Amino acid sequence: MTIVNRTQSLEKIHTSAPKLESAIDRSVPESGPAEVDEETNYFATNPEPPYLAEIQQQVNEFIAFHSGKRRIALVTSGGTTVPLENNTVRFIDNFSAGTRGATSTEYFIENGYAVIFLHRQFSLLPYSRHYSHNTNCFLDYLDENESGTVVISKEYQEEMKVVLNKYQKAKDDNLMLFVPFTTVNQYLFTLRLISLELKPVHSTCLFFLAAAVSDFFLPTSKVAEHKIQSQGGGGKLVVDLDPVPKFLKRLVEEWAPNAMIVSFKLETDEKLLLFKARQALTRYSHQLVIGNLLQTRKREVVFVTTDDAVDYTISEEEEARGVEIESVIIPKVIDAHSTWISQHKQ
Ligand code: 9Z3
Repeated sequence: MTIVNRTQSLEKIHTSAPKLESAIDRSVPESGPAEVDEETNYFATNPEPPYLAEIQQQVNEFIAFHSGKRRIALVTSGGTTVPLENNTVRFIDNFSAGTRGATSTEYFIENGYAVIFLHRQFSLLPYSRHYSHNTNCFLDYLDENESGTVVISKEYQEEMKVVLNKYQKAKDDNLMLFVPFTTVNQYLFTLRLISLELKPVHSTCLFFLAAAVSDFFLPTSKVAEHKIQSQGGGGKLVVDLDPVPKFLKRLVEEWAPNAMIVSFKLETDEKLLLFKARQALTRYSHQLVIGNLLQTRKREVVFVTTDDAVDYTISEEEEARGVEIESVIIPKVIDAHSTWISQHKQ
């Protein structure tokens, strides 16, 4: 069977470019009827990304390819943006380099999963993350040998071979589908689409929601068409954002009620973390919330379930040696997933 390189084809989608026909469709109602809940209203009043049908097809093929053979994980990764202008010069961003999602994806694949990687375009990707976005320029990995050929420098050869082999195996076995987003609107529409497409395999698939999703957004009807000028408004820019609807509730209750769902809770105040993680679990009634603090996220997380809160940590010294906390937590998540699957078998 020929395996199409889906990774590349989907990366051709430009989620960060404004649409050519940049005018906003003012016929879209500002808000729906009062009796419609805010999630339904959101999808009715904000525009669907134009490339969604293409994603739908790729996702369908990927699911059909793996269905019945292995478990599928939907991993979300990176931060969403909230554009302030339709022809976007300014936007509000959510912090996330994409390390958690990209690293976790590698461990899921190593443990037999196929992964739909819904990620912020240009954030870290599985495998290439080892060589992108760090202080080295990629040219620092290269050298010229005696015959004038450009090669990988000796000091990186061994490590790069290991990563390359894993990457090629994942690609050859068609184990990753990369789906990009930039804005929170693109994220929400694409998350809903993928969740619904996964329906036939919900009982064995895992949602691993590591993306940093904005809590606030600017409804389409309020987004300025062109670059906001500094002369108006007495030189001030006052931004009035609406709350993003509680999409996790929708996901758990309607889009994927039969799947295991793991969400992350990010805080910066240690005193709030457990409370907020427990609150999310109670509010949405899904299976697991992984709490982390921005400052220590690479060394400490807490798994919060209805009856437990378990810390997983690696030491600073382990981190310095290159140990990744995902190597500890992903096997635990997979164990929990196995238990969950066996308990939900009809
Ligand atoms: C996380 O908490 C992730 O672990 C991080 C990973 C974003 C901290 P990096 O990509 O960072 O490795 O640099 N993700 C979830 C963040 C989030 O927005 N959660 C929402 C919330 O806290 C719920 S979906 O309310």
